[in-house]
Amino acid sequence: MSTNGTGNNRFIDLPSRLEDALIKTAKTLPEWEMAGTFLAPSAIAQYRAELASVPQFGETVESLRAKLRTVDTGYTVVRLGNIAQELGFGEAFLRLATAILAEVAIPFQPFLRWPLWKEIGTNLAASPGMSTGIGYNAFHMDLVNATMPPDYSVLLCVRPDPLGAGASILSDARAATARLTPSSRALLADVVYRYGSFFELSDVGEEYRPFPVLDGEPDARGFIRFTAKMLTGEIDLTADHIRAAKDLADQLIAGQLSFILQRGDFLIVNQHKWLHGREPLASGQHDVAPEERRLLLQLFMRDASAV
Ligand SMILES: O=C(O)CCC(=O)C(=O)O
Ligand SMILES: [Fe+2]
Repeated sequence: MSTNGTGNNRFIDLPSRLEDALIKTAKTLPEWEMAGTFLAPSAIAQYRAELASVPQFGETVESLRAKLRTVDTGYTVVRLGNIAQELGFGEAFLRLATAILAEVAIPFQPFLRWPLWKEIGTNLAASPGMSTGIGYNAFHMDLVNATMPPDYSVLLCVRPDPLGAGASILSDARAATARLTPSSRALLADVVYRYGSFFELSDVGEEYRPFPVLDGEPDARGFIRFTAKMLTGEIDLTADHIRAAKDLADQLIAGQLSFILQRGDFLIVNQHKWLHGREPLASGQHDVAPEERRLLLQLFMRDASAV
């Protein structure tokens, strides 16, 4: 295993022998079964057994787990571009990606109306700041208004923006919070914030409305329950609560990292620690054929210890 040499070790490139073995194994992986909205324990066991014999796979998974579980790291990008080059993004590739992820936590499907891997395409008619829009997708956690948001959010890049923009942005929400004044932190602990709708969801607890941004829970369990999207449009908050939330939004930007996901990269974010978003896509999307525009697949995971 090696890193991409950009000064951090959050990008996981697989050795080519491991890639070759995974390509072979992917072609034999069976279809996965679900148990309710979770990947079935039998499917997890079956995938684990198939991957157990792949040389070097165990070390890669160990390193992946270590990067994601500790609260000071908490995100990673696994680079499966060479594997996608061989397999495309059909069933074999998705089974392999699901099998790798199942070693970290349990893939599940909180949105009852979407499949386990949910498409995030590029929709020129969507509101620019929303997930399928072409604008700036501000710092947020997914399912922010649920009492039990997914522990991990995964974004697999099928096609980057062919015009070269749409970088992913990430920020360490606990570090950002630590830079706030005590008075801003106190305001963010008030149960007054609201965002979004809540319907056709499963296994993410109840609707949380209003919610506190800071829940006072230990880092591994609690969330920085924040979305900068709640600061646009009509806001039903006191000026002080708005200011505290804007201070946090500013600190998230001050500490942000960004990189463009390449074809076959998947980004795994531990939502207890990191918030994510996306820079705007390049202008000129109207001139790009719809089937060539940026396309991601999203998947959510629950820590096995929480089930
Ligand atoms: O487009 C992206 O890179 C991020 C999308 C996202 O965060 C979301 O849909 O929740
Ligand atoms: Fe998101």
